[in-house]
Amino acid sequence: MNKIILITGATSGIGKACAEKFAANGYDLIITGRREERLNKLKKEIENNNNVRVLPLCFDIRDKDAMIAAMDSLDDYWKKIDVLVNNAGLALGLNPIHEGSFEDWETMIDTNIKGLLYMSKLVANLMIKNKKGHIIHIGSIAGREAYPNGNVYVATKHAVEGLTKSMRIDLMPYNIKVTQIAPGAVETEFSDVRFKGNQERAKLVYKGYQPLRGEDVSEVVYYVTTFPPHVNINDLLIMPFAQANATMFNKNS
Ligand code: NDP
Ligand code: 8X3
Repeated sequence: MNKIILITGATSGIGKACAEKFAANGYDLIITGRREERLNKLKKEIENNNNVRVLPLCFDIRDKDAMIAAMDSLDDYWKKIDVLVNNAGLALGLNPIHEGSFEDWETMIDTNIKGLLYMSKLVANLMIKNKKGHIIHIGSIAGREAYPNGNVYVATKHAVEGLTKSMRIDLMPYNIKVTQIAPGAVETEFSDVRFKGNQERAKLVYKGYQPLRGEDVSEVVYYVTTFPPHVNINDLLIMPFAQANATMFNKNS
């Protein structure tokens, strides 16, 4: 029997790279996201290239009822989730606080914090029944430091940091590990989403240095799952070599 991983936000970027990495290592996958076509395409690609099964679940992570229905639809086999990667998330806008958009704030808070919480509760209960599990949060350098105009995104990632520490305490007695992977700049669809399709502005974020790729992050996500039961990687910060902290980049080096 293969191990099972559930990855939220597997239609793009870090989540998609994690799906490919874990499939290559023999995991069956539950992949989630809103873009159904992409989920189905990824299922086909992964099942063609690996001897694993892929179950796509299409829902908006902000929609608690849709998530509960999707998780209730899992049969006994798929309920034995070994690893949860809470990856789905986004930034919207990059404005000083007094110019921020209420709607963007709510979307970030609902996705990055509330979506992660809903999924964590549902999966933690399955893991408690299975008497083991590993929950991995994709945090950010923005969960460690603030940067200009980052405000609400920064706050959501600080919340992920706080939840990682808190959930680790709550779930330790149930044999469930909790880990945070906090990346610096990764070239994905993240900046296209943040700048709402303004691709020129998005490209500038990664200009003049080599950012991380989704694959770099998926390597460490897989790595933290490879330790024996007595070891947990609590927290791991992964940065592009050309990025020293949230704001300092060695561009055009
Ligand atoms: P992408 O935009 O490439 O991927 C984001 C993923 O999240 C997509 O699969 C998207 O799926 C999913 N998602 C977003 N909103 C929702 C929603 N409401 N419901 C369900 N799924 C949703 O960005 P990244 O891969 O870069 O981002 C992944 C995570 O990594 C995020 O949590 C981000 O904050 C974090 N991160 C990113 C960094 C970067 O520089 N790129 C650095 C540090 C952390 P779909 O649109 O199909 O719903
Ligand atoms: C995404 C990276 O630096 O834009 O979390 O916050 S950053």
